[in-house]
Amino acid sequence: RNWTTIKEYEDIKFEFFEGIAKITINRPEVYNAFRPQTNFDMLDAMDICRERSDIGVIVLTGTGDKAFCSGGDQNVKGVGGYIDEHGVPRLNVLDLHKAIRSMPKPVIAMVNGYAIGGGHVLHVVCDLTIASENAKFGQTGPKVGSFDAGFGSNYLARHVGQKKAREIWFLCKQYTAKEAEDMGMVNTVVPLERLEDETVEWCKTIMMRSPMAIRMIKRGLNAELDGQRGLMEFAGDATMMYYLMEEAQEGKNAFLEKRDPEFQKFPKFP
Ligand code: 2NE
Repeated sequence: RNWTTIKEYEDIKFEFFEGIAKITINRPEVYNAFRPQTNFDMLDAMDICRERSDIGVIVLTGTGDKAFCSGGDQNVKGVGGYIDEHGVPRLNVLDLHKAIRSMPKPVIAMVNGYAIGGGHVLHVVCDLTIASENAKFGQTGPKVGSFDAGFGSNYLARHVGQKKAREIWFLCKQYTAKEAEDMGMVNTVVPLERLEDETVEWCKTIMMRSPMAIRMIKRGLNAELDGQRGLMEFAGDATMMYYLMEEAQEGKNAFLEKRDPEFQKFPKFP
């Protein structure tokens, strides 16, 4: 498969193939743990994915066959957060969670190994998870002095139920890909050598569907859980669709032409 580089970064690879953008955390020496720079890189790539209309689906993965992502890089964990190159403590992976959630296109976690700690949260936040048979899932937060009481736990509970979510966080055990699938937090499991082919097939199927329908389904599923913010994003898209209608154009045209708008000519559907 001929992936072409979209943009070069320090900590990630960012590539394109037939409508699919692939973001690969490229820090195999730390099992693809993220530091603040990694999240800045991913946020920049996500912005590009949002803007480019030739990108239909985003795939998030990690380099190698050991890890998808092992969470926050413990080497740079300091007082108040993960320390960036200027000495500022950050937890900017939360901005990435928001970007994945807001992205009006599907984001698929292609889990090629450990999805642990903050890496587990990343796959939870993605719209779909496709895992290889060797993948392992689990939390470590309460073992290593951390926790994610946001999407990483409450959205997780929507996937696996409250009892399992509490088990995952309280015990910090590891689960096989099959167990994760049985729990409902993984969509499908395939042999490692098939992982990318399977993911690309899912992407291509999604891209045969109506992008606007997919977008509204994602917004609607988010809105039920995301409160005012979810409603705002759903409503924003409703406004966008209204702007596509002649009825909305009439309002603007009437204003510019200094006349009363003729809204009554538009149908009132039952
Ligand atoms: C992932 C896991 C279970 C793998 O175990 P194993 O035994 O197969 O490999 P090993 O030897 O532990 O790891 C391989 C190399 O990767 C580094 C290790 O230090 C090791 O390096 P060397 O000794 O070979 O030089 N490595 C792995 N994970 C790392 C990490 N997160 N930071 C820095 N280096 C890492 C095992 O490695 C493991 O349990 N890793 C730690 C997972 C973890 O606790 N992550 C942080 C959780 S907290 C978090 O992510 C978080 C949050 O809870 C809330 C908000 C934001 C972040």
